[in-house]
Amino acid sequence: MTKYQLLTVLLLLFCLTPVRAEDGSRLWLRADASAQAKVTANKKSPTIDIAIKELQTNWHGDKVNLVIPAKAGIPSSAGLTKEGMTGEGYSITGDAKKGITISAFSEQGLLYGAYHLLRLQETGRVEYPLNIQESPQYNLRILNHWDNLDGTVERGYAGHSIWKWDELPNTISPRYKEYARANASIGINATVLNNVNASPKILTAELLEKVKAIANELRPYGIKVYLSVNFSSPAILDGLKTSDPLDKDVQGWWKNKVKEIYRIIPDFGGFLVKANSEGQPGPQDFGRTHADGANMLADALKPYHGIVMWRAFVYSPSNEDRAKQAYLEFMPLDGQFRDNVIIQVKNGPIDFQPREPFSPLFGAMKHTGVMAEVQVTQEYLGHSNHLAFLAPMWQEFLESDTYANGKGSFVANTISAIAGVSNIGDDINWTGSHLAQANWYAFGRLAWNPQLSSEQIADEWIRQTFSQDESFVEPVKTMMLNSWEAVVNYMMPLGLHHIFAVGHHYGPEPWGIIPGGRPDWQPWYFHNADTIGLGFDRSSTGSNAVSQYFSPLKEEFNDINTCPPPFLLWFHHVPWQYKLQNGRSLWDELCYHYDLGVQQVRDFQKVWDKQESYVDAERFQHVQSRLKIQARDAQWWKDACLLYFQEFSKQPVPYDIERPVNDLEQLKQVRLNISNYENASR
Ligand code: GCV
Repeated sequence: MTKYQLLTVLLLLFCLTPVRAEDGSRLWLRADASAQAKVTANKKSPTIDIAIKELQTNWHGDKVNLVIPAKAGIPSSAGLTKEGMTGEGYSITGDAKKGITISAFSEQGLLYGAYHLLRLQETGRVEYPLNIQESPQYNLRILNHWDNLDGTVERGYAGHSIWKWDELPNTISPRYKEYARANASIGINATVLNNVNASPKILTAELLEKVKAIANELRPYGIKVYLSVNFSSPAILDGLKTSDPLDKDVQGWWKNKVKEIYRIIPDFGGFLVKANSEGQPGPQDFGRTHADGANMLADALKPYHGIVMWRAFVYSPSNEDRAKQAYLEFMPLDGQFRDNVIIQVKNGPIDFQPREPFSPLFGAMKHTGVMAEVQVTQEYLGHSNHLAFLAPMWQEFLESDTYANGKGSFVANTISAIAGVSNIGDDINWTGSHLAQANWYAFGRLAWNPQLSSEQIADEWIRQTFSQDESFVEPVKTMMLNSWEAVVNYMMPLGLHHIFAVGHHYGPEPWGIIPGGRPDWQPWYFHNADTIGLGFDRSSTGSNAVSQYFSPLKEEFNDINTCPPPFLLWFHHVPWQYKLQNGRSLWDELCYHYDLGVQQVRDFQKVWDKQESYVDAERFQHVQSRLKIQARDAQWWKDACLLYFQEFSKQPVPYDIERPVNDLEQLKQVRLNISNYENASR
């Protein structure tokens, strides 16, 4: 073979290789940077420079003009109306011939407009003439990192923290910019860098210099930095006798600390606080209320326009149903918080379970700002091993009708901001598994516009991340859209909750007992299996948690016959032989759900295996191996739960579904060594 022939063969082989190997580090931002668009702007700034560069290198059209209109005369041609448009909104108008104009009232708006235009291109959705107006529903769209200063991440399943505290401020990881870019591309505009179980050390001068270095990297992308703080910082860091929020010295300490922070980081966002929750210190240690604590911090932050995000995730070892406690503690304080305090409420009343009804605090706190907290990291949804696309879950939550002001009072309209507990780590693919990137993406998109459908979000993400080929997009989209429900089916269907293995929250342990542990950390507290039936009675004859909801929802939840099946065992202790509307007994229905979950995952495997020719080998195999783990785990969950609950129901598993393949006694011996929960509580 001549040299020439050899070269031709090699070239041919190269061209035939279907897709390039990929490690996933480029996320959904895969435009090839080969464009040469002409981009102009009527202002200059670091943020606008980013927008210009993104478009110059990635926009395959001709001209784009970026405009921030002078406040006085907004040119109507810019397509901007002030009405309904926040500072971060934008408009995109024009066509291929005349060129495109992106207008916004702020630099950040221009950047979001640029990313939107590129998203349209990368999803094949550019339709001329363009006439788009977008504004975010919430002004605060924030990621919460549960990252510790030692580099570990509580409930993190994607390696260590991306924040390299040991190297900062001298060494700046290129990942900080990449992180900022990814967030800006989906409209996330804020981040809390450290764990809510906060080390007081984050407020030391040394750490604040490091925070400043990160803030400098994120700022041009329109991302503000916030910190979680430990309520006892005054006493721990500077030896004050107390951290009582009504103590003058303590108030002075926080004022000085806040002043110091703003001197270092002038656009600092504010504090996130977990107080009097799971062992964290708080105002109640000094006989004060959550309002006293939050207001003291709010007063210190007020002159700088900073805010306090005060978490409502509280429960104490009492006889009261854990699901009721946040409402009981916070409702009496409604109206007592400063206007720069916002109460951060988890989507459900317990703790990010596979499925929960919405927390009754949504809509109920009428005189206090409330924000939602959802969990992007899959603490209770198979970590980064299981595919669980979470847009449908968040959509169910945001679309829930609270009836707070009559019919149509949806959760999405009762909140003024939204936070997502991050699933990001220093793994090369950012989120531990490729498909989990979609949850980061979905969080940003829904935080911008909670009306977006899960279907659209999945579609956008798949097209940008993998392929635009319909033969790939359609089946993978269907698989993703069904995946959360599948996990619910094989883990905790019909409203079951918190029957996880103690500590790591990965596998099943409905039989689990923490010797000497609090009742509400034991699985039996939640499932209440006995010879009569299964489930937690939260009806008016039980804990009466239903009473915390507005009518007619409370009546609907209260009646076993009208309670929606997905929440049946959440609100009721249901007899094994109770007939559901589909005619099946509770026991049979439970079996069918567990079995369906397993079958769904087996189907996901089949769907994915067919996609080999559309995906690079590296990502294809990675996803394939994760689905294999998920299929095994689904079987484990099904067998463990059905065999255990069968000891109470004494009923046979319906004969037309797959038989268990494990023995209960063997499953009880399974011990996992998952290291990511050292700091975690139950
Ligand atoms: C950060 C759950 C998790 C904890 C977490 C806590 C919280 O209990 O298991 O790891 O702590 O929620 O949200 O504060």
